[in-house]
Amino acid sequence: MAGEPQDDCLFCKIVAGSIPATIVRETETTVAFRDINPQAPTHILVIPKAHYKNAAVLGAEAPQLAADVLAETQAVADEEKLESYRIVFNTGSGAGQTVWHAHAHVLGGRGMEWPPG
Ligand code: IU
Repeated sequence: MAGEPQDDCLFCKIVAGSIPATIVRETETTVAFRDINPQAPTHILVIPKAHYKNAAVLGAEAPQLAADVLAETQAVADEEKLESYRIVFNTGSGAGQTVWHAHAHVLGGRGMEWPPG
């Protein structure tokens, strides 16, 4: 069922506490933790606790939860004192998505180029 934890999902396991992560913020509906392979001085992932396979499905099926995730990206940026930062939702393997549980990357602490690679 939509939003239910998936046995084979690494981020569901982080939510459950069965895989370790450096958690920086947690709300009733979201978790934010440091990326294990950071691509910037600050690289934090914000995920909904409920399982949706990507940002498109999350936005369509659980818009309030998508809003919670977005609000948490701002909270993370404030806590990390990021004046400029980038929020990325890789959606689909062609865009670089490798974990099939919706997540926002919050990247900051260095200059960013546009267009992204
Ligand atoms: P992507 O957008 O699906 O490619 O992002 C997945 C990210 O999850 C990627 O940056 C990984 O480094 C990160 N990650 C993590 O932080 N902890 C984990 O246990 C696993 C992946 I697996």
